[in-house]
Amino acid sequence: MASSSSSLSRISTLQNHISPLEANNKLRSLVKISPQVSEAISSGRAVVALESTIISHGMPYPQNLQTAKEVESIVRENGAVPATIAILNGVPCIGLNEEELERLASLGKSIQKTAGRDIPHVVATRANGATTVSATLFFASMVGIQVFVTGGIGGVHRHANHTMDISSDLTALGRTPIAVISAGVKSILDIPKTLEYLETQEVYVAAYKSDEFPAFFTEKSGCKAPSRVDSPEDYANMKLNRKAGILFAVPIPKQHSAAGNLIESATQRALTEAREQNVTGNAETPFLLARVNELTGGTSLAANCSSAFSAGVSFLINLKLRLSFWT
Ligand code: PSU
Ligand code: MN
Repeated sequence: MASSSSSLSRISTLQNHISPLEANNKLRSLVKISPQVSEAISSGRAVVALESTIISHGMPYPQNLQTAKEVESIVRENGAVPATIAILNGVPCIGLNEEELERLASLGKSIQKTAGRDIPHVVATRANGATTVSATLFFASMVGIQVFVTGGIGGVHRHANHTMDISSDLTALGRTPIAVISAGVKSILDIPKTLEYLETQEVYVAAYKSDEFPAFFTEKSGCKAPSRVDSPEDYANMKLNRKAGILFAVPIPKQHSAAGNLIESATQRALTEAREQNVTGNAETPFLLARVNELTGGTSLAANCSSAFSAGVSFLINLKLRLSFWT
C-alpha cells in the first residue's frame, strides 16, 4: 500500500507546499492520542510521558516489555496516566495499548530509532519509529504534557572533540519547557562535557537529595550536580514558565546500584570495540548499551533499569502530591 508515489505525495503534503507553521499543524492533526491520555489531558489529570527508544533499542526483549509495563503500572498506581510515545505506521501515538507496546518491544532494533530530525521521514513513509528523548519531548510538548520520565538521557559522547557526536536530546531539552526526570547519564558518555553542554543550552539541572550528579547505574559520577533539590518544597519556588527544560537526576537506590568498576571496565571495552568496528552516529548508543549489558551479565542490568525508573517515578509522584504541579 505504501507505494513510493504515495509516500512522496505524503512528503509533499507535509513539507513542500506549506509553511513551517502549517506543517506543524498538519503533523498535529496526524497525532493519535489514546482515549485514557486524551481524557486525562482534557480533565487536567496528571500525565507522564515515556519514550520508546529505551524499549526498542535500550534493552533486550523480553526484559524491555516487562520494564515498559512495570513503569506504566507504577505511574498508574500513583494516580497518573502513562503516555508512552511512538510512531506506528507513520502515526505518532501518544499512549500505547498493550498490543502496541508488545509490538514495539518485539520489533526491537528493527524499528527505526527516531530522534527529532527523523520525525518527518518516519511519518511520511508510514514507518514505525521508536522515539528518543528528543522526539518524545517534541510530541509531549505538542499535546501539553509537562513531565517526562526516562532512564538515561543521551549526551555528549566520549571523543566528541573528534566526532562532534552530541545527542539532540540536549538541544531539545534546551528549547522545550518540560521537566525530565531520569537516573542521570550513563558513563558510556562523557558526563562532565554533557553537564557543560546542558549549561550552554540553559537547561536547569538538579540532583535529588545529592550533591553529585548520578551516572544511572551508580549514584555517583564524580561530577558535582549544578544544583541540589532535597524536597519537593525546594522545587516549589521555581517557575516553570521558562523556555528551556529542566532535568531532575534521581540517583538509583543504593541497594540496586551495580558495581561501578565492573561497568566502567565493560564500558571501556565496548568503546574500543565500537571504534574497531567503526560504529558511529545513532548506532553508537544502542551498540554500547547492548555490549555493556552483555559484558556485565545482562539481566541484572535490565532489572536495574526498572529500579532507576521507579526512583524517577516516585520523585515526581511526590511532587504531584505536594504541589499543584500538574495543572
Ligand atoms: N541512554 C540510555 N538508554 C537509552 C538511551 C540513551 O542509557 O535507551 C536512548 C534514549 O532514547 C536517548 C537516545 O534519547 O538513546 C540517545 O541516542 P543518541 O545518543 O543517538 O542521541
Ligand atoms: Mn549522536
